[in-house]
Amino acid sequence: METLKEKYAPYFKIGTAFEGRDLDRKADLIRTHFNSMTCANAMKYVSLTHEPGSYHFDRADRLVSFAKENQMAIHGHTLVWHNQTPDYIFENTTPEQLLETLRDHTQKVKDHFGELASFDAVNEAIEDKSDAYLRDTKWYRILGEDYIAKVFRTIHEVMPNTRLFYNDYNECYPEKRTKIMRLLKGLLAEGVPVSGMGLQSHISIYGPDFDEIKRSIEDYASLGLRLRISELDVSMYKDNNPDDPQVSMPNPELMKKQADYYRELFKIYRSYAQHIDAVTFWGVADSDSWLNYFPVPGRRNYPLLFDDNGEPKEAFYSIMDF
Ligand code: 9MR
Repeated sequence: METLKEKYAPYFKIGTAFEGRDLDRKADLIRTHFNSMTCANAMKYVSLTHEPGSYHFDRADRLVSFAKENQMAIHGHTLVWHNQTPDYIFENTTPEQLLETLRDHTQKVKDHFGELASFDAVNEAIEDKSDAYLRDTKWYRILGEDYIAKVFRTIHEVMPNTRLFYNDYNECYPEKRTKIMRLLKGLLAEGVPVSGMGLQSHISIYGPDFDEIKRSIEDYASLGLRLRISELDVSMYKDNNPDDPQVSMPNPELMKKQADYYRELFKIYRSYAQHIDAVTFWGVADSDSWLNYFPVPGRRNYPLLFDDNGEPKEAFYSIMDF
């Protein structure tokens, strides 16, 4: 059987985000189909250090070694974010000291993992609510309005050969897209070293519309940035509404709807392949998706290409057979 990474080799890399438990259960599947990896959690700031002066690399090392043994590209995730970041770095600090802390952290990451080809430098900095532009975070409060430019510059000084990405979700919806475009245009106009946009693409069988997806890719690519589809999954619930009742399987109609959605999506990705470095799924098999815990813990979701047993779903065949 042809594998995903073979099928898409002429277009872009096919990635997956995983954890140790995915390796315990699905190592063969990962090895077979994917040629790019992102640590789902293990490279996040708080996963590497949760108290001053102490760093723990073991969890990420296991995943990185596996990726290297299997010739997978490694995409770093993530440096500046409002989540999964240790509180201690924000305590009793001046702006200058916080930038030094970030510089030191970035240096440790580089010394340990080497200079990766690409990294999510800043994650999810745009506010979702209509009445605000930037998200209110500790980074913002301490470093000020132009903190994103500052942190990109600091990270770039340490990792000059790494392609630095801005990464966000709901990136296709016009209102948020406009704000992300404003941010990226501003950064580029000031010569800030941002070289890519990560379209997380946590989407669903109900949308967004394909026209919005095309327009987003065109908008971000028009800035001259490299693109990654960075966290793809196609949920069974509209807008991940927590009030929607549990979808139960087998459900051939929903599986078909998902397969059709994935096919259209990959048609689009293929048609813009010259801009796209990788399409990365946020997970390996349905059984271990983060969407089984969010927004309703325990409500099953089936957003990926492989079922609980690691068998290919209709969605898998739909992107392989055209
Ligand atoms: O998949 C990750 C999940 O295991 C964590 O609990 C969660 C905590 O914030 O982060 C998840 O990954 C997120 C990613 O780092 C950034 N974009 C949204 C992803 C899904 O929440």
